[in-house]
Amino acid sequence: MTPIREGGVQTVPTQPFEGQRPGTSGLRKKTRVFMQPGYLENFVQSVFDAVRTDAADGFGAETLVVGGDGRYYNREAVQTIIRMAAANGFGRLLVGRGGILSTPAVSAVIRRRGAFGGLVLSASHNPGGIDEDFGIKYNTRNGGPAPESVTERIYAGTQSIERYLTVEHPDVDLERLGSVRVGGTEVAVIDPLEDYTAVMEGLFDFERLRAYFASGHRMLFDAMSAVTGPYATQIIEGRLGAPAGTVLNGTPLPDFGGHHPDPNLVHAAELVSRMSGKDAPDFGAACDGDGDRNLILGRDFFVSPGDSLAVIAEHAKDCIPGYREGLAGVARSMPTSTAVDRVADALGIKCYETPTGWKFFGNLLDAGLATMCGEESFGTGSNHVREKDGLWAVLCWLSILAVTGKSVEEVVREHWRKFGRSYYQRHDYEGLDAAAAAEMMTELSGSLSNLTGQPLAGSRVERADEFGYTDPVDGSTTSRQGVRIFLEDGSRAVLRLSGTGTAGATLRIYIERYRDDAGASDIEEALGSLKQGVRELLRLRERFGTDEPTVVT
Ligand code: G16
Repeated sequence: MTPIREGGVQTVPTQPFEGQRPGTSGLRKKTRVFMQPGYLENFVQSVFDAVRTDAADGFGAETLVVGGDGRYYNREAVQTIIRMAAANGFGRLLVGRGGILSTPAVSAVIRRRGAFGGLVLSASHNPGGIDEDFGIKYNTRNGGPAPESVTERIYAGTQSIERYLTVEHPDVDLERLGSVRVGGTEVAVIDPLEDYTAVMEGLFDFERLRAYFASGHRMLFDAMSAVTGPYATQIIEGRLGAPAGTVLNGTPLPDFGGHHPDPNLVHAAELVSRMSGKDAPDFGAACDGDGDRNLILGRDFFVSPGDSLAVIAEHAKDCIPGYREGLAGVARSMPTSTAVDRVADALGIKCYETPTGWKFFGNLLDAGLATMCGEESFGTGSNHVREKDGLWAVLCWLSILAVTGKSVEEVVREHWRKFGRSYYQRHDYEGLDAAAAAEMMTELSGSLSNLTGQPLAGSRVERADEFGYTDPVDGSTTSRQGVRIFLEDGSRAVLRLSGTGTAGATLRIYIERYRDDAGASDIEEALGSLKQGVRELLRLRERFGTDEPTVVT
């Protein structure tokens, strides 16, 4: 099939690929899947077709932001998008230098520069490389991930697509700041750090944070050879004066140095070991591939994401200038621990419970109902952008440490003394047979009404349901967002299949038990019976040959 050329624009005939439905956060697949001729092009064209009617002057008066986390295939994908965006008639493209923009930075650029939307190239915390993962996500004018109404339109487009548009044009030099023209489109290569750093400066007291480091406090920030390296080096070492060497693995690499850029206790093992022992620094942190997740550590101390959100919400007003007016409300995804709910109660504000996926926070933030939100998957953020933001969370913690003068562990223990503690774990079972996992979930959903009153983990099931959500702002509904099992003793288990994997299925089991014991219990003791009870309920060993999770966070 030969392309048709008209006014410099080529119309290239194509056919649909199966499976281009965006998941929890965009389309994620093996890199080689994306490298098939036409695969990326079909998806990008379907995005443009889905949103064209929302644009002024058929895109001619609109700006599109493009950038990614630097993983393998990032640069090639950026060049493809530049040609396609020009062919589709965008007035202007803003591209991060080197094709680099962290996910929160894309959001910041869209919002500060009044762009129409953005394409983010990332598979987040999944490994990178030709045999690993790649991904693409569309963000809308508010800077946030496209809501389901838009992603479903995109998906419908991918199923019936017959052509995509491109122009013939040599690659744009992504290293050189400034503008060039591609067809009728201005392509501006921008500093990927500028907008984001300005947003951080507007929220945090950089002088106070400089004083923290000047007085001898030490931290380690692990960028995991991913996108936050340049951001952290500029802000933490550059602006805040932390000594050189504070940022580890600060150069983004296409394969993330062969590691999973996933900031948890398993994959950030080097940081975890350097944060142990009496000579360890005061504060440790890490971010993921595209810079939206965070891990917070004290000396020999791990802060769970649910506790981190609760602690930041508790201290925001007193410790961070950007929130000195207080919080309008908070929000958390349904499987996230209920620690922040208790802070919201104490502050007299509302806590919203949403399905998993940052896109569900967008309306709450836009409408001013929530100021901060967070998820158990190491994501925390606020209304400063419409993505979760790893480095922002790190600066929140630095502010809390600087203002309170306490250690990470002291801050968390004080929180537990005041509010009690949600003992919480997530158990992931990766690489399961997808059909068997789907069948298990169907069986479970069908048997929920029989569960009520059954003994489980030394207690009884009080109720069990499938979580559904009605957006309080636009009334849109989402159903089947995970099974919830509540026990009479106040603990709960949540079960759902991940929407971000690229091979097989990943089962996530989230278990939580609240105790008002100042955090004195051993977590294994607190959660042991619940963990075992859920494994037996699901008959994991029988179905999958093992009931041991691959990752526990
Ligand atoms: C994405 C979403 C998050 C979600 C996470 C895990 O994060 O943005 O909202 O919590 O995936 O989703 P799942 O449990 O379906 O795998 P990221 O950092 O991967 O973009």
